[in-house]
Amino acid sequence: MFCYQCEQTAGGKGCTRVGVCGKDNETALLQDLLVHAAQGISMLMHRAGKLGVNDREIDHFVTEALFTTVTNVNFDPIRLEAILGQAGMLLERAKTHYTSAAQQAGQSAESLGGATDWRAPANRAEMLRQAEELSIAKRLEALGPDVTGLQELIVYGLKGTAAYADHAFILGVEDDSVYAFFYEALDFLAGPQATDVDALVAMALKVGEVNLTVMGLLDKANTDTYGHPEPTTVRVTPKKGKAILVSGHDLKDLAELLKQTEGKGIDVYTHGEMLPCNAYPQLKKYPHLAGNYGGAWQDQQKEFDAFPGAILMTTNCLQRPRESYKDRIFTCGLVAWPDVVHISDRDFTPVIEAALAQPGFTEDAEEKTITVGFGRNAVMGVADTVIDAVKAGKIRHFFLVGGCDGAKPGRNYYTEFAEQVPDDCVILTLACGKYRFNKLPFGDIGGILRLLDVGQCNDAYSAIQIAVALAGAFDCDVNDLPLTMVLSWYEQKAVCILLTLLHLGIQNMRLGPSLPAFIGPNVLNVLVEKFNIAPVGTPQEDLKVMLAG
Ligand code: FSO
Ligand code: SF4
Repeated sequence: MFCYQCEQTAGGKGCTRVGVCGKDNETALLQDLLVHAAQGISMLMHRAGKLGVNDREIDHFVTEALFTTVTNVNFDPIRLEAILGQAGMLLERAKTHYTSAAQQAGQSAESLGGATDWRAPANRAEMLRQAEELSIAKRLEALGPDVTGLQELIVYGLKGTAAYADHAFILGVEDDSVYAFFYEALDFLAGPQATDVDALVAMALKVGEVNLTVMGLLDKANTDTYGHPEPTTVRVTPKKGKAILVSGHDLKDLAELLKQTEGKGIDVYTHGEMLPCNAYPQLKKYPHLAGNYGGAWQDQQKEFDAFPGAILMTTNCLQRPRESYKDRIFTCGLVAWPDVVHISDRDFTPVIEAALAQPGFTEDAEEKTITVGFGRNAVMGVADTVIDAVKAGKIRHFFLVGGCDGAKPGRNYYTEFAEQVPDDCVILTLACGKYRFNKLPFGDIGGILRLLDVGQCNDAYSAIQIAVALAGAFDCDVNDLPLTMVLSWYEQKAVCILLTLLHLGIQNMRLGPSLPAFIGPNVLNVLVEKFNIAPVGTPQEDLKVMLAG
């Protein structure tokens, strides 16, 4: 295996024997093969689509295939084998789509070769042998770090975008153009331009553009279904009683679980990126949505161990479950771990039964709360007050301190940074990186909280809308606002968001805790020259520069 798609990659270079995330060699290889199969399907569907062919099952399959290979989603080789079997079947169907559509149009179908020639092998040994041939390490040798890294940047961006597209589709919101783009981009990577740095950079920015569309679709899906998040005080300490903890990002899974646990005497707590769910009207209406428990994903082994109830993992970021809670953690959606019970149809009876069999919290902890729910609607609602405060010099600067959390000690930067932000500045935050500082007291500026939690990572869409509205109010470009973005990254959803920000031409971003291993040296130079992107330094020095600008 060779995998360098996330921030915790071994030695900052690449995982080669086993993933730091817990992904084993076979699982990594099967995931590589699945991306290859998705590419074959895409090459055919890109052409078939131009000839008017539509196939929703294939659209959803490719989207989910990409999401399945995101870090900390699917660790189960048996499930991956089954998905690869389905990929083989759908690749044949895509081939038929293309050849018959070409025939009908009086054209002869191109003989494409490459990934379109792939056939799903009948056994795992053969799958692994095929996957070895596709190793990124081999491509690095042949094409060098810049071209290979750019190709992978596109693939990782697509994986992140696919995750958001999948969430939106689950709530019934989708767009043909998004699936068509997945096919176009994966086809592009098989074509002659995929070794041209300029063409690769342009395609990467296009991934960012399409990701903005997809985050908009997801914003619509979430807010149409569950209402606009509203500022909400959330309890972050447990209450006496039986309990279920829900982690990941999927709002529908939580909504269904809340329905199924109504009147059962079970409190439901959010974990990690589910925290913002407490602010959606159609979710917070359930009195047994009791609050949030714990922090970001990388603390889960300790926190799940201590949680006296059942745990449901709806999406990434899953870590290797400890034996102490392996029989009371459940996965659903695309998440999977060998020997952990997977719920496939949103019938959460096994989760409820496991919660009832556990002791639950035996007493109320001292009540502590935080405030969340500052999505675009809530912030725009007080835009006049915010704008007046800026004009009156009461708010000097905004910082968007957001992104993923992770295990590296260097991530203390974000805590220290937030702590050192001067009192006349406001921090907007989103995604799981917020747990580095979201329980600290920040106070307010004339009634405007100094820490505004915009939501999950995909709510970067909301943050972008807020920035654009502020720029409109001040009649300037987003880059001219008193706003600096200080980002933390971990996995591929952060990659697609970063590409969106680059597509929008946002400059002067700080990125940490370390730069992606897949960004080659010359590509990094392009990013620095064109976007003035820089790695995080020390909070003191960075703040000095940001506030001077
Ligand atoms: Fe975090 Fe994990 Fe939400 Fe990611 S929980 S790291 S960017 O999955 O998606 O922020
Ligand atoms: Fe390594 Fe990250 Fe890949 Fe896991 S996802 S194998 S930690 S680079």
